[in-house]
Amino acid sequence: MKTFTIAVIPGDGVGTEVVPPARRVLETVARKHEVTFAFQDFDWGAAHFVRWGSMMPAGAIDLLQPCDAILLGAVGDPRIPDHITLNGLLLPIRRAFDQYANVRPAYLYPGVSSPLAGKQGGDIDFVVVRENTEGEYAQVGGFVYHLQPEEIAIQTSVFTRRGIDRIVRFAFELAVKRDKKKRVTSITKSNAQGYSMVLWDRAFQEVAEQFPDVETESLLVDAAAMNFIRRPESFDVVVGSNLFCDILSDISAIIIGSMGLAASANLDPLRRFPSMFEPVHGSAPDIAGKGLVNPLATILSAAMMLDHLGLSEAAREVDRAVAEVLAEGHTRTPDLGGQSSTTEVAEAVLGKLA
Ligand code: GGG
Repeated sequence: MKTFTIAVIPGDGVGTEVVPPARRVLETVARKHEVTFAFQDFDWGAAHFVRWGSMMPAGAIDLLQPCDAILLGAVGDPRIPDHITLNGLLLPIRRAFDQYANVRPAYLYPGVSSPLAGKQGGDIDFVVVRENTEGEYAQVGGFVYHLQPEEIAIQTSVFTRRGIDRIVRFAFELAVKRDKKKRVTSITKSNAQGYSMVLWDRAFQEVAEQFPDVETESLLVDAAAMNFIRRPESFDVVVGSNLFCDILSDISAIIIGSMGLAASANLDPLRRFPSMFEPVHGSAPDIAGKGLVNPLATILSAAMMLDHLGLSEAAREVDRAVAEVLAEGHTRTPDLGGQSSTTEVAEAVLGKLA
C-alpha cells in the first residue's frame, strides 16, 4: 500500500479549526483508495513566534522537503505585524520549494447564492493562476532614514522572463487540460508600469503563439476587477502577477458565495519539491475559536492535494461530497447564511464519503 507523507501546519487562528476536518477527509478517502497518509505535525506560527522569536525553526525547510505535500491552515495573529507572520512562514515556503503556480479555482456550486444577481450554479467556473515566487512579493528594498521623519521606503518588484514564461505556459496548459472555454486572460497594468508589465505582455504574446487553439485576452487589472463582477462567466483561466492575482482572487472568492469556499494550491509543477495546499482565507481572528469557520475551503484544498498526488478519483469524490452538502443546503456555516458549526459541516461531508 502506498503511503504519502503529508506535512501539516495548522498555523494560526481558524487554521487550527479547518485543518483537522480536512485531515479526516483525507483519512476517509485513503481507506477507500488503498493508500495511507502519514501526517507530520508542525506547530509553527504565531505561538512559535511568541515563544521562540520566529514563525518556524531554522531547519524548517529541511524538515518539510522530504514530504510529499504540505497542508497549511492560516497565518496571522493580531499580536504580530502581518509582514512578520507572512514573511516568516508562508512566503519562505513558497519560495524555497519554487511553488511558482498558485492555483485558485472559482466555481459557483449549485445551491450557493452569489452576491451577483441571476447567477446559477456552474455559471461561474474559472481559475485564477497567480505567479507565486516573484513580482511584487520579491521582498527587494529597504528603508532609508529608518524611523526618522524624512523616512524613505523602497520596494522593488522583480519580473524575470523565466518567471513570466513559466507561469503563462502553465496557464495555457491548464486551459487545454480543463478543455472548457479554452481561453486565457492575461492581467497587467502595462499602461502605467512601462517595464515589468510590458515584458509580461510581450512574453504572453510569444507563449500564446505556441497554443493556437486557445483564445487569448489581455486586460488591465482595473478592467479585470470590473469584469469579474460584470461578466464572470466569460473567464476560463486568468493569469497574472503575485499581487494582482492575490487581490483578484478575493473578488473571485466572494462572487462564488464566500471566502470560505475558496481553495488553493501552491504548486511546483516540475515536482522537484513538495507542493502546498491551503485555503485562500487567512486566520480570521474575529471568528477564531468559536467553531464557526467554514471548513470547506480547506477540504477542497485537500481535494486539490489528492489530485496533485495522482489520486484523481479520490479528489473527485471529495468534490462531489462537498457539492452534495452545498446543494442540499441544510448544513452551512454562517458565511453561507447558515447556522451550522465547523464540525457539523465537516460531519456532513464525511457522511457523504462514508
Ligand atoms: N491560508 C493561508 C493564509 O493565511 N493566507 C492569508 C494571507 O495573508 N495570504 C497572503 C498571500 O497569499 O499572499
